[in-house]
Amino acid sequence: MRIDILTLFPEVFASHLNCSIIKRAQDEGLIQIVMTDIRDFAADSYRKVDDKPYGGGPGMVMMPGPVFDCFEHVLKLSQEKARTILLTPQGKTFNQAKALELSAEKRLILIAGKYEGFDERIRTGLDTEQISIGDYILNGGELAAMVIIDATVRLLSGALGDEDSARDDSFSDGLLEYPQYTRPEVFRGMKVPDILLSGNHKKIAEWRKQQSIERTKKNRPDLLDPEKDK
Ligand code: 6GU
Repeated sequence: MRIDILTLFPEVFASHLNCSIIKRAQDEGLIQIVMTDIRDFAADSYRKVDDKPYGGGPGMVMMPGPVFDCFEHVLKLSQEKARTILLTPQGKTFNQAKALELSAEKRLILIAGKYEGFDERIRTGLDTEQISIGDYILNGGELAAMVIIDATVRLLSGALGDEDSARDDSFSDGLLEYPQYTRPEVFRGMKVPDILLSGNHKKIAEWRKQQSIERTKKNRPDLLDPEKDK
């Protein structure tokens, strides 16, 4: 998978993309991440990419010119057809199902903006899908882009060491993950449940499923609501 990121702050991606699973996925050629600085496509010598909103009001708005020019440049960097995502709090909320969907793509283009918003023509004039990562406002789309990359790349087969570990994650079956334990068997008086030491794999699987259901009911009853995706 090729991932192009259009951003005003390429440097904020470095530390995350250069560690752990994402790093290994790049080193092994499973993914290729290419950063392009929107500011390089500013029309003036001040490298201006934002301006005051028409009609007045607070804050600055990202100008369409640099984003369109940057996008058109990036499109030509590869022959591969791309799915383009505009990161915005006004988009559809990202979730595990969307991560799974994106993990099947050959190429993603992520557009991360700063400032108070995008000129509306960026939304309407480019063929993009708008995605948000939750109901709160971030200062820019960079963290959201990283969240999407992280959640998507770990689903690519070969990205995780153990193929089962993505399948067992919270949300992969619409439930939260069951409680996990490792050594020691007793820690500060707190004991590992006997069932996990029993060696009875069928009973263990049933216990885990039950725990997942109970935990989901308690912490995230919304996930069990049959109307939730409507
Ligand atoms: Cl994608 N961008 C910004 N600026 N804030 C957000 C977001 C995106 N998703 C949630 N909050």
